[in-house]
Amino acid sequence: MRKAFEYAGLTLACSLAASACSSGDSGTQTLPTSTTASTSSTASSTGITGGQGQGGSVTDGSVTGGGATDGSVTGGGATDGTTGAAATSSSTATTGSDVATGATSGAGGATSTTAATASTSTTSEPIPSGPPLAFPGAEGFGRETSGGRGGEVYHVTNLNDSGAGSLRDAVSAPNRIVVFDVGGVINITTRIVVHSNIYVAGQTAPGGGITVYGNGIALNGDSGGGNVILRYLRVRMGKNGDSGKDAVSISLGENYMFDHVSISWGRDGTLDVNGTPIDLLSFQECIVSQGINSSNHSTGGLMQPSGVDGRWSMIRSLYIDNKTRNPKARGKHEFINSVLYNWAEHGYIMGDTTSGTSEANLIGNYFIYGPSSNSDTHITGTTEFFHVYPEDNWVDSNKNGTLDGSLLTDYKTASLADSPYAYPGVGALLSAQDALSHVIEHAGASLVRDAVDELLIDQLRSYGTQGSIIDTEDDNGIAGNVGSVEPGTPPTDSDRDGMPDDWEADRGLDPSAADDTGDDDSDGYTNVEEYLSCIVGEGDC
Ligand SMILES: [Ca+2]
Ligand SMILES: [Ca+2]
Ligand SMILES: [Ca+2]
Ligand SMILES: [Ca+2]
Repeated sequence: MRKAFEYAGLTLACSLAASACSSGDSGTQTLPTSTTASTSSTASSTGITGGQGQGGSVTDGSVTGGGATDGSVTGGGATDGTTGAAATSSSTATTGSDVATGATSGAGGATSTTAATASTSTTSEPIPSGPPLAFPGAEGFGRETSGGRGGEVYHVTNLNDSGAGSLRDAVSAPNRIVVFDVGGVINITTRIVVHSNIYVAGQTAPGGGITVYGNGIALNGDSGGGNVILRYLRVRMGKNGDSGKDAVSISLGENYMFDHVSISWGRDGTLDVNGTPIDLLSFQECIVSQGINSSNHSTGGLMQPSGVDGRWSMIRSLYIDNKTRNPKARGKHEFINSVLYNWAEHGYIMGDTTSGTSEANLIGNYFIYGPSSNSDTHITGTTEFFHVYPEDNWVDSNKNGTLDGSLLTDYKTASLADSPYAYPGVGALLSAQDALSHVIEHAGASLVRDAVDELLIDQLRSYGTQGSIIDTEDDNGIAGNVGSVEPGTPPTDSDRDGMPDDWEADRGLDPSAADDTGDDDSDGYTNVEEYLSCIVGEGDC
């Protein structure tokens, strides 16, 4: 390991409001139409951190905590019923060749179900000011996403598609920290819209964790900004999802942090970030896999936030078994310690546009050809408008079952930068080889890997001999397509504030009264956030 450049000269003040910020690269895009009309508290975005919600603890239908009313309002069911159709942006399902096909976006409707949570609570506890990161270990442009900090704790208590205690209900109102009392597969029929100022803490799920299967999720920056943290979650869309839609679609807003998220089987994009304005995103330890090709459109996805600077980071992540767009990359971004495996037509697409400039740090990545990969396609779509600082990127193109790549030196017609752009970087930069090992070990919802990710990692480890572009998820031959995911048993949380009794006792907190929004060690992370981090071995536990 060696130390990367970090935080060097990054202009953090360049937020949505800063008109002086230079425009990011953009393709031909249309503004997604948001008709969200929630009257829940809107935490205004300040700087790049986004807003912080405020409130006590609420469980599915029952309320805990509370305190003197201080004027803050939490997003409850009664006030959220006006939420209408939320737009999701998706590129049109252009078929066939990807490069030289201008991506366009269309706004499609995704319906948000009405929140069923009956009660809300307020609290007078002060919201800690300023911690710094989404969680200890958060990196990249989205690292200061505050998610649901200070908001309600919502317990997901069942695997239902909708209704009280469901994931859909949990994310249907802003200012929430979502914890799981059950593990398993949540089969959804319509898309889930994730509202703003939310932390979905998949790491709290017992058993085998949470898989969302059947359709996709949309994050469209309602209520004035995205500010969403998603961790340790599997989103597997598949053949029955909405035609022309993405498994995960981010179409508006700033501050998104995805950590250990496994995303697969998009019908359009698998992970698409496409719209304007979008800014400040991080994806770390994620897997973007197996865009399904039933409409001849198997893609990893678009990474083309725009409208401000469109800044994004892809860190220690894996793109695997996507025919094209691994990803299609535009804007100001860093792609660090990540792995591409078994694309077919196009690996990393460098802009593929002459309308707008991209500036990228491409550092410590490994491009590994698989059975489906056409020759000389690890990097495509280069133009002089794509500026790249490349360092320590490797390519293994011989499909011989052994990792024996060589240093990548040919960046085709891209413009080469002599020094890295002043982007956040990572705390511990890995070599490309070590990055590959790290991805094999940790990428995706890896607390417990499911059968799909196990298959994908096995393919990667074949170094060229296994892997395919699938028509649908049926092709994997996995029982139920997503395998079995154990429900597990949650720890006892008597006061329902998101922190188990035992852990509270150890920390000197009160297991019989909600104290999730406090900050007993005054480090800026709320008590419940401390717990969420401890589960995954972060912070002061
Ligand atoms: Ca090889
Ligand atoms: Ca508790
Ligand atoms: Ca407590
Ligand atoms: Ca704290």
